[in-house]
Amino acid sequence: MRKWPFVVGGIGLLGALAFLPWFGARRTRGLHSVMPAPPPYVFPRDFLFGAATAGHQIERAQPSDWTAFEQEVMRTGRFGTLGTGRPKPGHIHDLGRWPDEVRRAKTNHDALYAQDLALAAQMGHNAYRFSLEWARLFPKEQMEEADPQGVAYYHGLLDAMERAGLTPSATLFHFASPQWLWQERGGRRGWERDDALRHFERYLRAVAKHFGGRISHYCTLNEPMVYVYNGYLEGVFPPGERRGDPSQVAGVVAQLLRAHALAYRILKEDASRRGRSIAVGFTQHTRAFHPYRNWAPLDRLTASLIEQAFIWDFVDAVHTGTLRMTGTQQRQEIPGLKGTQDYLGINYYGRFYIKTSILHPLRFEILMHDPDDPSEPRSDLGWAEYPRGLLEVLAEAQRRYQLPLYVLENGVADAADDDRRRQRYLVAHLRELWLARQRGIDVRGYFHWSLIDNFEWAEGFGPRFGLIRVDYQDGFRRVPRPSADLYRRIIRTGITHEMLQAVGLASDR
Ligand code: IFM
Repeated sequence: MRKWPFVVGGIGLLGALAFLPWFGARRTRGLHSVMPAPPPYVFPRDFLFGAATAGHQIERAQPSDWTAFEQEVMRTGRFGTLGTGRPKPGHIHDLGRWPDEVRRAKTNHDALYAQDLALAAQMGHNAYRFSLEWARLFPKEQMEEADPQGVAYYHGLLDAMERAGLTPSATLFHFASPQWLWQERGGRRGWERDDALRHFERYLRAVAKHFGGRISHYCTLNEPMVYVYNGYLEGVFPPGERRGDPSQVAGVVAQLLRAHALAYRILKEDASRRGRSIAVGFTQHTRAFHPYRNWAPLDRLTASLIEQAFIWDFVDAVHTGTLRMTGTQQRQEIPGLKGTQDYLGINYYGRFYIKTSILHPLRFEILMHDPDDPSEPRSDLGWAEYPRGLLEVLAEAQRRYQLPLYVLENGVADAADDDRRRQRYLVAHLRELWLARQRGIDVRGYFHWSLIDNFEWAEGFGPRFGLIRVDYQDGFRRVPRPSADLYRRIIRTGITHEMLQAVGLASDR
C-alpha cells in the first residue's frame, strides 16, 4: 500500500517529462511567413492607412509628469544608459546634448502640424493617430473647464486633419499625465489617488464636449502594461518606482482598467446623444516572446507566462470584467468593465527572448535580440525584427476575442541615411498584415510608428522612428525618407514583386 504514492508520483513525473517537449512557447527559425500566392498583395480601399504620434513626443512641453522628469534629469545631469536600448532608471539618454529649444518644442509640431499633416496626405494616408495631452487641456488641478487655448490647439489640429482628408484616431492617455496629479493626497500619488478617476472623468467630459462631434475612433489607453512595467517596476518612466514584485502594481493596473471603462461609457453616451457611431478601444504593446533555447523547458514555460502577463491579462480583464494577474494571487472584479472594447489595438515591435536559469527558476532575463546571432536583423535600439510575429499576434488576438483589430503602431528605429532597414521592415510587416487579412483575420487599419522622428522617452532624441526625418540642427526641417514614398506606393498599388525585390525579400515567398 505504501508504495502507491511513489507509483502515482512516478507516473506523474513520466507524464510530465513526456509532455514537456510540447509545452510552452517555441522559438521559430524563419522570420517571414510562406506566402500562399505571388504578389501583388493589395489592400481594400476602405482600409485605414496612416501613421501614429503621441502628444508629449512631438508637442511643446506641457506641465506634465514627463516634463517634470525631464527638468529633474537636466538639473541632476542624469543622461546615462545601461547600453543600447536599455534605459537607466531615473535617466534620459543624452538629454543634455540637445539644445533647450529642442527639449521644449520637441519637434516643433505646434508650429508645423499643418505641414506634417499635408505631407501625410501627399503620402496617400487616409488616417492619423495622435494623442490629446491631458495636461494641455487641464494644466491646473482646480480647473472645472478645459483650458480654451488647449481646446483651440486641438481644434486647429483636427481642422488640419480634415483639410488633409485624414480620419482622426485619438488616444487619451499616452504615458504623460498632469504634474498636479502627482501631488500626494492621502498618502497616494498619480493614478492611485482616490480622486484620480474624478479628475480623469473631468478630462473625458471635456474631450466629449469639445471634440465628440469630430472624432469617431478613440484609443483610451496606450500600452498600459508598458506604462506600469516602466513606471512602477523598472523605474525608467515617471513615477520612477521600483516596486519589488508584480502583485504590488495590481492597484495601478486595476485603476487603469477603471479609467478605460469610464472613458468607454462617457464617450459612448456622448456619441449616442449626438446620434454618432464611434469605436472605442485601447492598444497593447506586443512582442513575440520566444524561449532563448527551445530545448530548455523553463525558457519555454516562462516565455508563455510572460506573454500572458504582459499582453493578454489586461485584455482578458476587459473581455471578462475580472482582472487576474498571472504569477500572482491578484484577482478582482471591476464593475462596468466587461466587454468595453469595440476593437483591440495592437502595437507590434518584434521578438524578445526569454532566458532562465535552473538555479534561479523564478528569475529570468529578457533579451532584445540573440547575442549569439550577429546576422539577426535588429533596430538601432537592438530590438530583434520578426515580421511573422505580427501575423501570429493578430491571429492570437482574433482567436481569443473575435474583435476587429487595428495595428495602431509598428515601426523601427533606424537613423541610417539610406533608410534601407525601414523600407524592408515596412514591406515585410505589411506583407504579414495582408496575409492576416487573407486568412480571415479582421484587421481594419495600419498606423506606422511614426509619422515624424520624435522624443523616444527614456531613450531621448537619438532613436529615429519617423517616415519623415526631423532635422533638429536646421530649424526642425522635415525631410521625408524614402520609406515615406514606398509606403505611398504600397497604399496605392499594394506590394509588388519589384518592391519585394528592391528590399531583398523577393525570394522569401
Ligand atoms: O515611442 C513609443 C510609443 O510612445 C509607444 N509605443 C512604442 C514606441 C516606440 O518605442
